[in-house]
This record gives sequence, C-alpha cells and structure tokens, in this order.
Amino acid sequence: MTSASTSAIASTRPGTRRFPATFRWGSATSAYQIEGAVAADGRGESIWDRFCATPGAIADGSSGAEACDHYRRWADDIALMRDLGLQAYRFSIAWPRIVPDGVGAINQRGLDFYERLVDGLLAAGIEPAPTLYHWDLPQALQDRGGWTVRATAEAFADYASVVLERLGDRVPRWMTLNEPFVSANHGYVTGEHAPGIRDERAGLAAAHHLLVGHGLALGRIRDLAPTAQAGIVLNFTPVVPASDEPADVAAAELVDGVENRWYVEPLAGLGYPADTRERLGWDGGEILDGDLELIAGRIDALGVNFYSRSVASADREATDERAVPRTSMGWEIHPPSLGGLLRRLHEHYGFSRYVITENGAAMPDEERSDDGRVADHDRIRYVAAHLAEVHDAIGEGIPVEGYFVWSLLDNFEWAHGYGPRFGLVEVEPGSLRRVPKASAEWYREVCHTGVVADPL
Ligand code: GCO
Repeated sequence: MTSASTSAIASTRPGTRRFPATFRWGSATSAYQIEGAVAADGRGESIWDRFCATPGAIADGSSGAEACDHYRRWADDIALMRDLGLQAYRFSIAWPRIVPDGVGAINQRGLDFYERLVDGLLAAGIEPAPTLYHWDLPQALQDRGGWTVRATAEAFADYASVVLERLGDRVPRWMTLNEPFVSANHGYVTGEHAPGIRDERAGLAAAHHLLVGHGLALGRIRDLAPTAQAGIVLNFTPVVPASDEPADVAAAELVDGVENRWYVEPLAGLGYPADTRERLGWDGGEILDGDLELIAGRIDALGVNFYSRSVASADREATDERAVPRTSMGWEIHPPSLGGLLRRLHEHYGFSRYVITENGAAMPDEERSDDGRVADHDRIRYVAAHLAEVHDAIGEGIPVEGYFVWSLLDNFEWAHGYGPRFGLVEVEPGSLRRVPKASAEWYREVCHTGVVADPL
C-alpha cells in the first residue's frame, strides 16, 4: 500500500476520488485470448481451436494459435504487471492444458505452467485471481455433447479438483466460470462462438449444466482450499426499452430475463425467473433434485463484468441508431448503467461482496504521442468514468472490493479476431512486442495512489 491510501473514500479535492486502502487494482485476461502455444506441452484441442478453423467463423480468419504468446512470455508479462503496479491479476486456466481429453489423464506440464505463473505473480507481489473456465472447453467433451450434457458439469468439477490440489495452497481467490450467459447463448443459441451451435433448447440445457458445474466446482474449492474465497463471474447488460410502449417494455423484460436474471437469480437462491421461463417455454427437464440448492451455494464474491447497456424493441429488426457515444465495437458508452447495476444487484440480491472482474473498451488507438505510444485518452476517460460510478457505489455502502480492467494486452477478441483492441498495453503485430499505451501510464498512477482524478 502506498502512503496515499487511507480508509477514507471522500474526495481529496473536487474531481478526484480516493478509493479505500483495501480496494484491489488489477487487470484481466483469459487463456485462449493471450496464451497461444496451442500445441505445446501436451495441451489438448479446445472448442475454440476447432471453431477458428471453420471458414467464416472469425472476422479476420485468425485464431488464438499464437495470440500474444503469453505461454512463453509469461515472465516478461509479470514484469510488465509489476511495473504497472498491479495488485492483482485475473487470468484463466485452460482446461485442455490440464486434462487434454476433458476427463481422464492429467497433463502435469499444463499444471506446471500455471504453477510457474502463480509463483511468479506471488513473488512479484501480485495476487493471482484465476478463473477455472473462460470458454475453452476440451473438444473431446464437445464431441460428447458439451455443456448440453450433465457429464460435462461433473468433468468440470473433477478438473477443478486437479487444479485445486496443485494450487489451492497459494491462490487466495478463485472464480469458477466466466460469463455462463455467453457460453450458453453465443455458443449454443446464436452460434457466433464455439462450438457454433444454433439451437435454443440446447442453450437452455447448457445454461443449466454450466450452473451445475459452478455449484459442483464451488464444493471442490471449499473442500480443497477451505480458507480461499470463491465466486463466479457474470456479465450484465442492463437493458432499457426503446419506448414506453408495452410491447417494447415486454421485450426489454425478456432480454433482461434471458441475459441477466437467468444466471444471477438461481445463484441468489431464487431459482430461474418464472416470467422468463414461461416465455421461453422451458420445462426445466434438466433440473434434478437438489440442483437449485447446489447452484445457490454461498459465494464469497460476485464477479461483475460490465461494458455497456442495450436497448430492446419489440421490432426485432430495429437497429439502435441513437446518436450516443460508442466504442469502436459500437457499444454504447454509458457509465451510469454500472452504478445502477451495482445498486440493483445489492438491493435485490444482497451478495456479500462484489468485484468488477471486467470493464474496459475497444478504442480506435489511432493517435500516437511523439514517442510513438498509443495516446488512448478515450480509453482513459471510459475507465475513469466507470470508476467514478464504482466509487459512488462504495460511498453508498455497496461492498465493491476491486476492479480489473479488461484488458492488460491487446488480444484475440473471439469472433472479431484481432480487430478490436482492448489493451492498456499494445501488442505489436508480428513482433508481439509489448508497448504500454497512455492508459497504462494513467492506470499505473491509479494503482499507486488509489486516487482517480477526472481526466482532462
Ligand atoms: C468477456 C470476455 C472477454 C472479452 C471482453 C470484450 O468476458 O466477454 O471475458 O473475453 O474479450 O468481454 O468483449
């Protein structure tokens, strides 16, 4: 902690916000997006390797085969994080590196990699915050139905045990899944993500089995790392109706039910939202006795990923043409929605703690300063404005414990390939040289002082 940290969160001067001394500053990445080295050291095939090979699946025809080569450059990346003054680092563990076929034989070399990474982080004074599943399912399990079958949830728990047995003694915080909505919806309903399936019924089965997998893995964390904190990461997209017309309001309720409430409500012990269930016509056939209790097992912290809000219209063909500020992916920039979300979560569900596990923006990154660095003042403004909302929420008594900016590095943005850039640090195409952007310099100051000033 720096001397600037105090427990007060009041502003020191107008336009500056001081965060609590205990607030943790970090950045986030995920395995398939940065590691590369997909054939190294006995790693098995993942659904993303297979999906990227499908013509037309990825906008620029790329894949995560090389990505940022973090698998080989991990020590340099830790040095970079240390230089930025990060206190915590959220990354994900690739299941196909640990259990290449999803079940059965364990690949010690995969475990060795994450052990080196975790020990390197600890030695650098950076808290490792791993997520056990960030979308890279072993292809062998997909060949047997993937998340549409319950056996995948059981395999996930067994894989979690293997990881916990190796690293449970030194990792203080675990997250089970990243964004089960995106896994189920983009993977099994719209098909825009791996495994590229388009089947609404399959999406409902996948969503339930993902949550069962979370519940089972949570139990393994409790058994094998009883003093560690554990949670899950959900993405939230607050949704507003395009107008006050009842049809638009109903459309917004459905989107909110499918994208947001479907996951948070069972985790909070409320079961699946009845209104949404009825509108989707789901008979809940996959729910076995005890599942809802399992899913509602107590978590220590809810991970909140927030990027934007959406506008829902009864007219499914309608496009959102409002002249609002947007990122280079077209996502509306609307920081008050983050404050509103935190209030809603705390009032309705009352989790004991929250962590902003992702927040950040793809920006054009076209301007450069004289020294050649990306001058991404738009990204700085985005992050600062969202942090102001977090600060207000803390001031109102909502226990938000930390913030992980997405992302440390420019990386493989799934179906969008390498077009969108989210990094605080540029990764030069070809050389993969890391060059901190203006936002990295700005964030270093925030990490050191715990103070966020209104950007100019
Ligand atoms: C997400 C993902 C990230 C994305 C990021 C930007 O959780 O949606 O965790 O992998 O890259 O959100 O779209």
